[in-house]
Amino acid sequence: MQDRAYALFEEQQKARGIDVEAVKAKLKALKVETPSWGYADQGTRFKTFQKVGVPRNTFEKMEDAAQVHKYTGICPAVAIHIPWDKVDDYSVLKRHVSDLGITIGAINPNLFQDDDYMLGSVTNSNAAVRRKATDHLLECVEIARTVGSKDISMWFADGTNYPGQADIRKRVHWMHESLKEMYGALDSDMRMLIEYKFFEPAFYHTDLADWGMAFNMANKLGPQAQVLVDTGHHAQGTNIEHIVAYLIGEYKLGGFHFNSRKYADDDLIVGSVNPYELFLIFYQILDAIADSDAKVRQTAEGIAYMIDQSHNIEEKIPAMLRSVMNVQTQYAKALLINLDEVKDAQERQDVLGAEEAVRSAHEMDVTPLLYAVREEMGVPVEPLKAYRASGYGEKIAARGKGGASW
Ligand code: RM4
Ligand code: MN
Ligand code: MN
Repeated sequence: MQDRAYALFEEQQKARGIDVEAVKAKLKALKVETPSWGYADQGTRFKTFQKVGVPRNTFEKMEDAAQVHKYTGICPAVAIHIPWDKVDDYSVLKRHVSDLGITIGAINPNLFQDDDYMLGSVTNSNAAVRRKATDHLLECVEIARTVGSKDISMWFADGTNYPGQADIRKRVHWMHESLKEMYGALDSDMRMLIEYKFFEPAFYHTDLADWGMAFNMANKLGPQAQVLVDTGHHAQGTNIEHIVAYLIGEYKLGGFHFNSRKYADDDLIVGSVNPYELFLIFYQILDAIADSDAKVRQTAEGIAYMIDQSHNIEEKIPAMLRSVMNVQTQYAKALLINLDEVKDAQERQDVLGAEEAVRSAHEMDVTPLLYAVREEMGVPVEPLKAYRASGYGEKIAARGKGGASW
């Protein structure tokens, strides 16, 4: 049955001018980083529900993350947050993850939970607090070096709640000073990925509120600084794929934090609310990978795909598997866009023809393709089902309740 479905799929794609073998190779090369905090207990401002079996420390978070890689084959790296994932000896952590067959991905400095940061971290008017925040950034560069990580992913909660509360221009200047110092500490193959968010926890103004501010900061710092797009950090109706195309065109898109939003930074499972948006993001990236400008191609190929989600009510490992599969599915669909057909329609100024060439790929059933790819990769064709049947969920129940939060 599966073979027949695949044969039909192959025939159908051939007729559409798609090279299925090339599509399969690209699907096998896709890497999606999962976040250590996505395996921990998390909540909203109102409640954190404690779940049975949640990892009690960073080492156990890594064990759970290794399961996601085991069943999907595309999640070999795990992002960590410091100090949520602070350990005494990072080389011990490195050894632990390598024994599990995975690696440490992006390092995320946490500059929002210390009491000192209430009125800002690198933007605080108190120089001693700014110093402390900058030292934390430098410490994260050092951790990256120890664990062999190349990306430092930065999100700042910095902002104000009231008009007049602080000097907005001075704060940007202080942030730049601090990031400049950190930039100077990077190895030549390291990147600084700068995230933005339009509100929360500050509600009046956020120091890096949108892609333009993050872009400007990255430009001022240099080529090793790029922008990170968190899909949850935009106002309603924002055209994220436009931002993606623009930033790639400027060689400044470094990575993604995938999640879904409905109203705000909801951190729901990626692809659960608006899978078409994710598909259109991948369309822009794949279009850039086919660009004649080598720097555009390199930028698009260098994008780090990471998940940044908060699993409050759902089971953690299955939620992560679902998320990774949703990303894989939309990527697979985007790979079925016949880019030449789109370009031809653009040249003819055929508006509906161009839109049809993009949309028709999304309407394809990629299940036979994904089954074939997973089979060739030696992972279960249905990762979630296989995970559930493995008994790992029951095994970790022995950890009990009250695991790590974040
Ligand atoms: C922020 C942002 C950061 C994440 C924190 C926990 O909203 O998305 O990337 O590290 O949440
Ligand atoms: Mn994020
Ligand atoms: Mn967020």
